[in-house]
Amino acid sequence: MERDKALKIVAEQLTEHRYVHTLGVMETAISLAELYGGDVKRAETAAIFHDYAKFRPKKEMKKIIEEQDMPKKLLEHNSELWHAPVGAYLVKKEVGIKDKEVLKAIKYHTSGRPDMTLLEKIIYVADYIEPGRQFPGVEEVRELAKTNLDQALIKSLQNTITFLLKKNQAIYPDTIKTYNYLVLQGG
Ligand code: DGI
Ligand code: FE
Ligand code: FE
Ligand code: FE
Repeated sequence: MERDKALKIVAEQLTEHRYVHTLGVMETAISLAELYGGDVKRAETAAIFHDYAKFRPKKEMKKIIEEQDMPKKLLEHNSELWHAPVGAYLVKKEVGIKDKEVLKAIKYHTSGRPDMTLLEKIIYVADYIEPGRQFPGVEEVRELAKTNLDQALIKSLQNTITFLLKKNQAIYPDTIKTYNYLVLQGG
């Protein structure tokens, strides 16, 4: 899909702040795709739509998770995790995006998963380091992303897990599995 058309579609789903974040993820994902030999067009499309479902009512997301082929254990965890798989589902249904690679990058952008594709890693990392982000430790991940995408991914997962632990939040198993997979693989 043409960039301007995609941006117009997603703008209707997002707040101004989240739209600016989306533009940052798009630019960052394109740069990472160029740097690591990824598919630049797919990176652009996945980035534009990655937070498509971010502002859907919880009730609507819950119903979709219950009715579609999605892990039911998501419902036990923080609802912040829901917009990723629900987003992939809605982007296919409502926008007509059929590219499986793009849909998976949207689906796994919050938790990650073991053995992520290059495009999935690009979207995960771009979401974490886009210029609008100000998490503690984000600058270190930005530096790592210039030379080693896996190291950037490990560090952003580590930071996310540490942040959740400090807030006494549960960690979704896939987040831990992704982290373990990358570290055991030799990072
Ligand atoms: O949608 P964004 O804010 O751009 O970023 P995101 O989709 O990567 O993450 C959304 C939120 O999900 C973020 O506040 C951290 C949270 N999160 C990520 N992994 C986990 C998690 N929350 C819990 N409880 N468990 C996780 O494993
Ligand atoms: Fe998100
Ligand atoms: Fe993220
Ligand atoms: Fe995001």
